[in-house]
Amino acid sequence: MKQPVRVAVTGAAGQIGYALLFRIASGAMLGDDQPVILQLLDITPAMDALQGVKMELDDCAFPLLQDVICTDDPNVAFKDTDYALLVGARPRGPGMERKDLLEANAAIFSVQGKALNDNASKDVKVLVVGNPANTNSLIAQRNAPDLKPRNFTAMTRLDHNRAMSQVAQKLDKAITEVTHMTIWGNHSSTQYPDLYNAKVSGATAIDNVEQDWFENDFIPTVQQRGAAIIKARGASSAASAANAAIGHMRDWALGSNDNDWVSMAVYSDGSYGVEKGLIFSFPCVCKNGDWEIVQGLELNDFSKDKLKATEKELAEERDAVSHLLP
Ligand code: NAX
Repeated sequence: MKQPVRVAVTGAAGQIGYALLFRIASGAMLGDDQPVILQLLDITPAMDALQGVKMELDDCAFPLLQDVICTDDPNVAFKDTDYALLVGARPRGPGMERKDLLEANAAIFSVQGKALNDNASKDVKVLVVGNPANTNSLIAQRNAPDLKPRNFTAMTRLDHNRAMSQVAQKLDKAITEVTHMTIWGNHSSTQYPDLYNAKVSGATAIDNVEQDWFENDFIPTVQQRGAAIIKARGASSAASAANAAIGHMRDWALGSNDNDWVSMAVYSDGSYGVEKGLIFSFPCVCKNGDWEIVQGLELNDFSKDKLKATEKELAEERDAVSHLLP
């Protein structure tokens, strides 16, 4: 049996946490031969609820689950952690402006970045799910000078999966026929789901759909899918978000599928002209526990404009909190 690895999850008493923890404990994220220790963080008022989740985890008798630690202290949650899924975030309250939201989260993710820096494994893999995810990831990364910037990522895998599903349904194809999907940029309504580089049954996706559907139906549907779920369900995406987090971490740890790629918001190295240091979603291939941005994709003027718009938004988000960054 392998040595257990430590997996920290923040916001663990929340609805995504509830859909996520049981799958991590079952082996869906790191493999069915990898024992795990869960280190769960939430805020003090949520400790009773978190204990309830722990009781249910105990009651599953998962063979791979070696221990469950519940805490309201990030230094405890991130102690020696190998994986950190930062799900908890401050939601937008009544009357809160976008800038207030960015600042409230900057406070949370500065503390968590420092706690990761001081306590986590030097190779910790960090996935930020809590919104605004890309900028929260950037704030955590900037507060963790002793960790590698490339180990901080944010989640656009849910957008990626949503885009795949929209194309499969439009063309009445199995989901497995849709490959090479890319979400570029921010996990927000400026994200750009790209069908020029995506494939359906091996053929270029854009050649199989009408331009009007692509621009006026597909793109806004993917961008606004989160809002549509809230409208229909009366609550935001939880099981699909947890599923995307599992997929992101599993591929990063164990490798993405051959002859395909996945969308991950990662530390920009300047690829495709995107400003260095932003946490920007790119097409990525994962192997040997690492990711690399797929190079050499063609971007036409339409795509270039979309990339610029989402890059501009990310630079503005960063600038709005720059006074709080070290
Ligand atoms: P919930 O409100 O159900 O749960 C959030 C949990 O985080 C709560 O238990 C809360 O007490 C905890 N929390 C708040 N501040 C904390 C802190 N400083 N430290 C530790 N825990 C803290 O929200 P849920 O539906 O689970 O969503 C969590 C986050 O995911 C939200 O920010 C949401 O916007 C974001 N999402 C991101 C998605 C993505 O694709 N990147 C999609 C789904 C989701 O909307």
